Amino acid sequence: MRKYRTFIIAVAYLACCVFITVHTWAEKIKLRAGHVIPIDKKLSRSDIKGMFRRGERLVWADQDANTVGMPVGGIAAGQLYLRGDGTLGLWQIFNKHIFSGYGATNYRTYKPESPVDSGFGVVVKQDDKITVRKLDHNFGKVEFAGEYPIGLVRYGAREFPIKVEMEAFSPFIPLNAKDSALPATLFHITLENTSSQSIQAGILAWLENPVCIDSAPSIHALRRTRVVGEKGRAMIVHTAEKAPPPTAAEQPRSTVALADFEGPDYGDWKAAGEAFGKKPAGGTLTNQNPVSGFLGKGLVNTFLGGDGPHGTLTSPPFEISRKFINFLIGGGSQQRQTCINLLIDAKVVRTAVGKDNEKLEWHFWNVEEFQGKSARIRIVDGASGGWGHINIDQIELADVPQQVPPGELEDLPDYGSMVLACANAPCQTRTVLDSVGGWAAQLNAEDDVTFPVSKSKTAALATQPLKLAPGQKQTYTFVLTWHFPNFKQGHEYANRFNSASEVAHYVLDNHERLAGDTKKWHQTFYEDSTLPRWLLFRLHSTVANLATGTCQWWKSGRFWAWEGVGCCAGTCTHVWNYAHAVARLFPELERSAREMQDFGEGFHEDSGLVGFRSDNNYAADGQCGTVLKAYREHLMSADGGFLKRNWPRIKKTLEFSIKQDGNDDGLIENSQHNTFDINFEGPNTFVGSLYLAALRAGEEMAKEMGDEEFAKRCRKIFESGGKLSVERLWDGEYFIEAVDLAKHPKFQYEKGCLSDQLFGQGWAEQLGLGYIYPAENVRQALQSVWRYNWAPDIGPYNADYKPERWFAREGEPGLFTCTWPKSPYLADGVRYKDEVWTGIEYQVAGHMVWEGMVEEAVAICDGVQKRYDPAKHNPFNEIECGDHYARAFASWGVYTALAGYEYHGPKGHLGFAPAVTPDDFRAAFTAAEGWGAFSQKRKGKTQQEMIELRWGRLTLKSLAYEVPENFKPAQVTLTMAGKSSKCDYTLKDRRVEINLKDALVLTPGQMLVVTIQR
Ligand SMILES: [Ca+2]
Ligand SMILES: [Ca+2]
Ligand SMILES: [Ca+2]
Repeated sequence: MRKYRTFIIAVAYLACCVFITVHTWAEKIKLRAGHVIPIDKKLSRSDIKGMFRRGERLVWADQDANTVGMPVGGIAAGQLYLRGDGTLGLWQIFNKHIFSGYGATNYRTYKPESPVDSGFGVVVKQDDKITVRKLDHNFGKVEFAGEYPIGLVRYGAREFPIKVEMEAFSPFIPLNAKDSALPATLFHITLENTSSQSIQAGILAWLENPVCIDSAPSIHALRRTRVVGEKGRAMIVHTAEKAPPPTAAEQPRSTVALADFEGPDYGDWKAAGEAFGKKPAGGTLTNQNPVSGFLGKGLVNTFLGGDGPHGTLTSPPFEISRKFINFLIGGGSQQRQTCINLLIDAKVVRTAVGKDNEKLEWHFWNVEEFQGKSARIRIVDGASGGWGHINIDQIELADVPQQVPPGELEDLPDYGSMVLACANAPCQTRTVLDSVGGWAAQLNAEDDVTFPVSKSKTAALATQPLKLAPGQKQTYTFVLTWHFPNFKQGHEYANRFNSASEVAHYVLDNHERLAGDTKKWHQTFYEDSTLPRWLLFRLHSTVANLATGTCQWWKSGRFWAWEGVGCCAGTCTHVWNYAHAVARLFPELERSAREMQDFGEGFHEDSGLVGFRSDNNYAADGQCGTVLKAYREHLMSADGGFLKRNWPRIKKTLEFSIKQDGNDDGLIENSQHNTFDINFEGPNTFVGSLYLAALRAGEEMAKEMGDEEFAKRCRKIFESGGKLSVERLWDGEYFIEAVDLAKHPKFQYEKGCLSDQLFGQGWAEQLGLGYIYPAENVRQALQSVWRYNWAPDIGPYNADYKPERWFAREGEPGLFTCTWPKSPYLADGVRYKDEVWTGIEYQVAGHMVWEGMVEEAVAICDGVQKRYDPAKHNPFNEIECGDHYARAFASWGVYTALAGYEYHGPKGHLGFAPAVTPDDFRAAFTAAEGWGAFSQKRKGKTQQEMIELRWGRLTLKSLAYEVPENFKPAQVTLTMAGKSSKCDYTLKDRRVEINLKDALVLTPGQMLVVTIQR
């Protein structure tokens, strides 16, 4: 519960005063000349008013929605995008996670690709003529209005008699992780006849068979596509199976060698750039690990002069005269950077990369479809970092593939099944396709076809055209499902389903409940809330990261994550320090990460070290954060089981940090590795505040466990640390780092203003642990972060100080990681200092809300929203090192702060103190076993609190609310199910606390009303 907080809401004149204060204050401070970030942010009254307006659902039309890629698959079931025009994109559901880059190039404007042919179209039958209009950007006017988890696209065209609305989503039900982790996407397509005549209309749906999508060029197998009717449903079922062995008649022709690289030079191959030199390598090059597996004495090896150089080596044109091209390959694994490509008409039709291994191994391309064509081979080295080279030898044309066997078909990562099902029975699809003609006639509607994996085929389903009277609507339900179980650690979903067909039937059998609960959540979170709609969009958009390659839910039940898609493994403790969304929405997933990783595989029993990537390495911030997360997971539990099971290890984890402190004075002063990928070398409040908050959490948990002695020890160290931090680190405006730069010249922030300097204090607010530093220092430090580090336009500052990576561009607002407003800029200072990370922005914004800096907090969120405008950047993909970066889950900390949410599941305690519009506030909340809507109304002498449960159950034993100043309650009444009773309460610092005599258990539809009267 925030204390002494002033309610500065969207009242323009008040806001004006705030910024005038800023202005006068600024005049007193002498700023460093190069600090070009304005103290006065020049936010106008109408800017602020606009940010706080409730507003409507956001809608982007046509090109403005070009970058949209909204994840619409289940949690940890891969990554499938709904694009701005309602078509599907990306399709990373085949157990391959593609890293978009470290950060130099991934903040770019692009439309997500779509490697799999699929779609929907409206079938219209008029005067016996059948036409199809595809649901894509060519329809006419197309609007994207999706709000995670529900995608929504509307289609209309003046000359077309049908208006279409399509919802696309995977079931998403907070606290029900399993039903939210289905490898499935539901589509509700509603047709509306907008003409003045009756029209016969239906839907055509199609889907390519993508099974073995990555392996196809290098395996001998068949794809099988069936169109079946099961349980009254029409289904396209895609699978793959073994190909029969070649028959005797197919005698292989002799092999043709294209290149063996045994000559004194490259012959008629053309080398460009530096990486290839003038002749083939004779084996291992200087400073290279031993190269093996090549034939003869020569090979292509681009480690010439190390990984640095780039270049290409291109063959003369040759005719593809056999079914396969075989070659030996080793070296780097970077797509498009360390690769060998097959070019036909200058287009790359096949590509292969190494496996970050110096040993060359056989690889082949199936090129049967290109036989007789002229082609070239180009070997590419466009990489400079680690494994920035490629090794190639012995390229040959053959009728028999040479290769290290990829394994049995059934074991390949992209082997499995995929289904597109319609809730309705099948109709005469072939008739529809033939009547439409053109592209539609090429689609496949046969009952059962098999074909080589090297070929692609798209199957279709049509619904029976139905008569729609003018103004009449008709909704069709489809579900797309997939089942690709061959992931190294397995998929949780594969414990429950054996095929995509089973998933499809489960989703349709439970359609009403799965879709109903998902919509109920959407309704509760977006529609029924009083918070600004755009802000709700922003804060919930990051939750989509759960349904991307970033997150995995293993067969063992363990939740595991990259930092961003495909990079930086191990549910990194210090990145996940920022993430609140998963813990509040699906606490069982975070509990599994604590129990199976932090206090499981990554825990060192002897020392209490929590390896920060489940390894042997120490991160000071991650270690402290683990204790805080453990406490949060306890608070989000229904009972004390989690704490009881894990307490011995939680305690040891904290004791490890206390050991780093060394003398129990509450300051950690040794070398502190942390999320900036460097070490801080002196006491600081970034790690320090996390340490103090962890001590407070430790104290609370120790008390609950009856370990009074440890509770006292934590308290003592905590109190000392808070006091010493102010004495040693307070510079009058904010907290600095006490470091000897002569001894540690690199990567420190010293007198700088670090945005994360109160990270632990923000955590303490989230967990109801109170102040760890004096409230006035906290507030002033947060003000300084706003004044010195938030730029309405990052351009001028970044023009002088180029960031290592760009996550914001000139003209866009953002909060810098660290600045030096009053002391010389440290060019060698903390790493990433000139960058803008959304995770830090949300962390800071959430904390600001708790401290009453609501406008500043909302302005920071508005900055993120402006950067991730879908005309420029996918609003569902906040990047850092890789796509869908986990730190962005911090947005949920802003959400809980806005509601002033406090919760202790095992104690049955729930409280609220809305930070905006406290006179009329409503928002969704989650608890350990249920969720619903909270609302508060103030009128005259009455303040009314309503808790309406909408899903699950909610056990309540105590409640807490905030009342206005000078509001002295005379009576508190509790009403449930028509029965009212007076109850006892306490009032302290505007906080009303109510203890219930008997625990209440709310079930869906039940409402608890608390009336506080003065
Ligand atoms: Ca050779
Ligand atoms: Ca290179
Ligand atoms: Ca110490």
